[in-house]
Amino acid sequence: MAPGSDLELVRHHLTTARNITVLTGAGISADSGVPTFRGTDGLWRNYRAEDLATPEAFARDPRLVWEWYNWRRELIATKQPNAAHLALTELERRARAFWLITQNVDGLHRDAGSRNLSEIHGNIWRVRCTGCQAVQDNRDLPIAILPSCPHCGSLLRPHIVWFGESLFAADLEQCAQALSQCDLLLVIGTSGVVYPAAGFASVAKDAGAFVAEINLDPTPQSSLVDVSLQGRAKDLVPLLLDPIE
Ligand code: BV8
Ligand code: ZN
Repeated sequence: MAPGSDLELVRHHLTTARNITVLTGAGISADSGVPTFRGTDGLWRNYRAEDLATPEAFARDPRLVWEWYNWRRELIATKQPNAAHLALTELERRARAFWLITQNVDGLHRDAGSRNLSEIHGNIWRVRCTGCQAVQDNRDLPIAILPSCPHCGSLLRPHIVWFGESLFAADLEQCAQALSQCDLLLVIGTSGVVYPAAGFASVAKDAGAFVAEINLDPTPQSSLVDVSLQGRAKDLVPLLLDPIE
């Protein structure tokens, strides 16, 4: 089908859907200048997330891991939500029922005003104590390398889900509900390789939802979804909301 009709088809589902769920990945923040994980600019200052975003790496060399996160915090602090983030906030306002699941830890959906939101891999602006487990916001730039807990003095870690760590139970609950109840799932800017998020499109599909993907390139989910729109999120997501002239 010509791209135009694919876009019309997704817009049609957007207007008729009773319950909309959206899943986003690093691609939606790429248009804000936040490097992705696996794209051409994907390597974070020649470190791979899989090597540093793990509990083993933090146990082995907490200083290196904190330096990497501090570098990302300082980079992300200079970035703003883009038109795709803002369009999803508008969609949340318009929809009868709406939930946004993001894999991104950059906090840009929250900055854009999204409220019905699960940050399933955590948030780079929050830290968690390795001792008393207290979680708190921390926007220090730079953050003290090897920051310690104000309550118990133990080492603080990023409040982020690392590879090999389970997602927070409350988030998994929320995702299961949002995926089983939606009649439309939009999958935006994710390479679909990191689980469990990579399995979410098929969960929604099995529950009877219409699933549309927005990505620069085809992904492992492309064969599974109903429509695959190829292009930049900042261009395509706002188009989904425009009233038809
Ligand atoms: C779990 C926080 C149960 C870090 C992240 C072996 C041992 C242990 C575990 C596993 C294993 N094998 C598999 C696993 C499970 C593992 C996993 O899936 N690994 C992968 C690598 C195979 N998953 C886990 O460990 C998860 N936990 O399963 O718990 C368990 C427990 C113990 C043992 C086993 C299982 C936890 C996963 C969470 C990891 N944390 N982030 C940090 O960020 O600091 S994941 C990290 O990757 C980011 O959150 C990121 O969002 C996420 C996914 O990447 P994407 O968002 O998709 O980004 P990517 O760069 O890949 O793609 C960007 C896409 O956008 C591309 O498609 C591109 O084309 C597109 N794009 C680019 N520009 C644009 C665009 N699209 C539109 N517009 C544009 N402008
Ligand atoms: Zn503590």
